[in-house]
Amino acid sequence: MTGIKLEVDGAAHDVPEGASLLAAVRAAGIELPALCSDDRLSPAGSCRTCLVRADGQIAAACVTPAASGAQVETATDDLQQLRRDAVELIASALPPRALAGDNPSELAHVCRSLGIGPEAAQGVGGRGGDDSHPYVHLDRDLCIACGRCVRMCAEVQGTFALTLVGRGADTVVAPGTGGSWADSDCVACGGCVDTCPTGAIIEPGPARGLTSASHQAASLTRTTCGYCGVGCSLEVVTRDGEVTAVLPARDGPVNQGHACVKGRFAHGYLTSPERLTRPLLRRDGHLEPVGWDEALGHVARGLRAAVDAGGPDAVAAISSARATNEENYLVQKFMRVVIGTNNVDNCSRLCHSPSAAGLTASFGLSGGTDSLDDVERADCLLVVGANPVEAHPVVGARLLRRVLHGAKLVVADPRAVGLALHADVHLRPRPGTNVALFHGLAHILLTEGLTDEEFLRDRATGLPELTELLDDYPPHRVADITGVPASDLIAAARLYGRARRPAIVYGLGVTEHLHGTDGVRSLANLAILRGAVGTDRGHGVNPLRGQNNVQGASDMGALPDLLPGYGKVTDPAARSRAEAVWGVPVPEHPGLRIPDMFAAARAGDLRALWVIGEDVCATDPDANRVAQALDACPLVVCNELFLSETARHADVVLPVASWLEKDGTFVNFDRRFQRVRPAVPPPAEARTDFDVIHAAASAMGVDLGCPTPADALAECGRVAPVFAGLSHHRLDREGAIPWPCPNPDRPGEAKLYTERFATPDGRARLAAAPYLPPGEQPDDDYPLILVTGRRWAHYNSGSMTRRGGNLALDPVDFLDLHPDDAVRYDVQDGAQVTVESRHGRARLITRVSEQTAPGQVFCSFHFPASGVNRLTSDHADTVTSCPEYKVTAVRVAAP
Ligand SMILES: Nc1nc2c(c(=O)[nH]1)N[C@H]1C(S)=C(S)[C@@H](COP(=O)(O)OP(=O)(O)OC[C@H]3O[C@@H](n4cnc5c(=O)[nH]c(N)nc54)[C@H](O)[C@@H]3O)O[C@H]1N2
Ligand SMILES: Nc1nc2c(c(=O)[nH]1)N[C@H]1C(S)=C(S)[C@@H](COP(=O)(O)OP(=O)(O)OC[C@H]3O[C@@H](n4cnc5c(=O)[nH]c(N)nc54)[C@H](O)[C@@H]3O)O[C@H]1N2
Ligand SMILES: [Mo]
Repeated sequence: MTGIKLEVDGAAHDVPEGASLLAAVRAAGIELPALCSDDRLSPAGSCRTCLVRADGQIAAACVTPAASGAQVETATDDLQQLRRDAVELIASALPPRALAGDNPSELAHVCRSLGIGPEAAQGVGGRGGDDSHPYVHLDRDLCIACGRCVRMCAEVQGTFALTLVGRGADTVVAPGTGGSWADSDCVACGGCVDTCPTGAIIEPGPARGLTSASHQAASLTRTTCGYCGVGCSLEVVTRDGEVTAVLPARDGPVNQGHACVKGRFAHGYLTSPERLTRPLLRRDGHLEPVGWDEALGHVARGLRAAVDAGGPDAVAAISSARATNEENYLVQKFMRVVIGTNNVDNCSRLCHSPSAAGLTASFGLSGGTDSLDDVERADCLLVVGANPVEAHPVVGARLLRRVLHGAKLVVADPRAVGLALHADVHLRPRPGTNVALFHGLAHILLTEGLTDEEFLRDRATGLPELTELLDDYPPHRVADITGVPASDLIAAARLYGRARRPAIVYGLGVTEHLHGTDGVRSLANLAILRGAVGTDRGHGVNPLRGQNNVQGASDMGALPDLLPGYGKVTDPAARSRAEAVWGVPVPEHPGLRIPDMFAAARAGDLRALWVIGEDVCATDPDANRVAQALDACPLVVCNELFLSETARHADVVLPVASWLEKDGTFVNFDRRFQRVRPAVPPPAEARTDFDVIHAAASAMGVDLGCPTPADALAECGRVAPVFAGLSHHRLDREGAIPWPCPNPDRPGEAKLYTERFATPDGRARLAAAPYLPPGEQPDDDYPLILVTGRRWAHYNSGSMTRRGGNLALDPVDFLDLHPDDAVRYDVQDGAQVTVESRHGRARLITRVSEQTAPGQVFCSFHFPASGVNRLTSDHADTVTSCPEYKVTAVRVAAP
């Protein structure tokens, strides 16, 4: 990078091209007040507090570009006086509390450093406030109209919820909708709270006034968010063993000083009175508190009895994508070493198992192909069946920012939500018709000569078969199948086909289907046809993986057919690597997948099931049948934070620690390992899943080795060469490291396949799978198609987000219904309805909106009591058994 050389107060300095004078002055170690400036934002130059002299002229440093050869003065008496006057003038309009003794705000700090005393604040106040929102309170008297909150909301979050209103000295921030904060478009990312320099916008309660710039004095733990797979770096502020605030880390590699309503605010669950604090054991039909020894003794005896009665395969475990890598490693080791079965799976089965299978088949490895940083450089984004604005908000915000700066955007989603509202082309396929849609796009790439012939010749296979198949997918036929107009198909294919560096990002709208793996593979075809994967001519195919550690749970081998690092259990070489480390034979036939576990339990073949951090009775499909399976299984053990629907069906419930209470690592959606560190201890007798698995093994007379999480990751690296270069020690030093990372002295690979694909012949494989219809179609009895998915304020089963302020932000599971259907089925907005499918019924509150197309309805599954997963069917991806959560035929009835 070419730098700029200039002088600050007589000393020479280099700054990067494009830097401001403020950045140059700060790089020289000089602090200037800069009340309207935040390095996450574009400069405003409105507060005039960062005044310097550049080549003889007084200038606001934040808006003045650093120029080569400039002579910058900051320290002369007149400049100091000017800055002091500017700050004093701002402070004078505020009431005295703005500068009171221990006020942690940036303004109070600046005033103290300039020798401006509290008496400078002489405003009378009386402008009132807004405390309608659970997490964001506004004190208008402290607003200096610097606009940082407005810019944060627009530039970083992309929500545009805030504006400045009033004139002159009365200018103040307000929600753009004009009403209360609670009724505004605010999605509570916390950005405004974090940037506000005066405390006008604060998080109420003990976090009052804390921001990522002002918290330094407090006790801090750096960790990785335990909600979704984005992997935001967070700084947890604690006092007296309790979490006071969770702040975005300014240098977080993925979040870059941003966060969302979950990571930032949804930690109230930690101290919920409903938190489990003692083991529970079922006696005479009731769960009763017992000591750990008794609970673990019962588990050990029950597991042994199950093995005695039905052999090792009569036992199964569902491991948790919420838990750490080290815990997942230990769970699968427990099953393989202590029990002797491959019956272990994780919620990737319900989520992105088609990604793992599809991407492996197309490219060779199971993760996304490129890093988010690369994806962000794309000039055309194809976002398919993903709603990152709600489900991965920090990624959604980064992608939106890219689009607002000019990247083209094609969204394929039946619903008009999130990024679709900003798309150049919004394709709205009928749910379950993706394969036809992708073939339609591929057909146009081929017929319009928008493919990369050299790449197809040298680095791919399968073109003749695909070309032949694509004859059947001309735009008009694809339009018939998908409902997407042919002109939109052509426009989308041209945007993707003509872009210089296109990227594909996708979600569950691709995977959670009867033909989810075919969907992933036919989507990957587009990148292969364009040569936009493994090259510098594009940024690949990237699943927005869901849970904080779903990538890691699978990486660690919590899967019935794969060992840590994706060695197949059927492959003698992979088994012998594991056997060399574990010292026991590894069973060679694949174990049961989650749905097969339930079927085996109902058939009486599964005699013990250990469910670790998945609320299968709420979140697995066809929930009535899941409950039957648990009731039929002689021993059900459940590690949980709360008495979940599943825990209620268990024989033993073990209280465990959550992400803010434990040590280890997570792998985020773009394959980065990051550290997780305990900020607070688990409550009362709760223990980490790591300790619980160890203790259960001990109760069965086995020492699992690897006594600490750091040891477990090190051991995993010996079983799985792709992780051999990783260690806690290295992660502590370097932060985020992507896998593959076979070597401790080399960085991991953020972008895959730059030289060859990881398939046996090193080539990417085009797939020629025909479109097949979804498992359910609407008919006279069930005329509507139900799509299920996520809302921004809650997380999956809602066990954590329903226990805190997020409940006020989104109090129920709503059913979105098009206005035409509301008329046709005679339901009012806000009415309670019963929704019925062939499998069960749920009760929801209707919300009439044009977000869904006529004939389609949408709801979330965040409130187990509403019973949404009693509706969903047991249809599942034909390759991976991932449930078809996105297509269920339903009808609405009166309550
Ligand atoms: N707030 C919040 N964030 C979350 C979660 C949460 O529960 N709440 N859960 C986390 C988890 S586990 C996951 S896996 C991720 C999921 O993140 P996403 O995959 O983004 O989530 P969904 O809302 O389930 O589905 C995405 C979109 O697929 C669309 N869709 C449905 N059917 C089709 C189809 O046939 N074709 C196409 N093209 N699109 C379709 C839906 O309309 C929906 O907008 O989110 C993670 N983040
Ligand atoms: N209808 C419908 N259903 C769906 C989906 C859909 O789109 N539509 N999506 C599916 C998808 S993608 C997923 S990933 C699943 C998610 O489904 P689940 O995995 O069941 O959902 P979560 O609420 O994330 O977490 C499960 C439980 O783990 C507990 N927990 C949290 N942290 C820990 C921990 O560290 N250790 C232990 N032992 N427990 C912990 C929580 O209290 C919670 O009860 O839902 C699926 N269900
Ligand atoms: Mo998921």
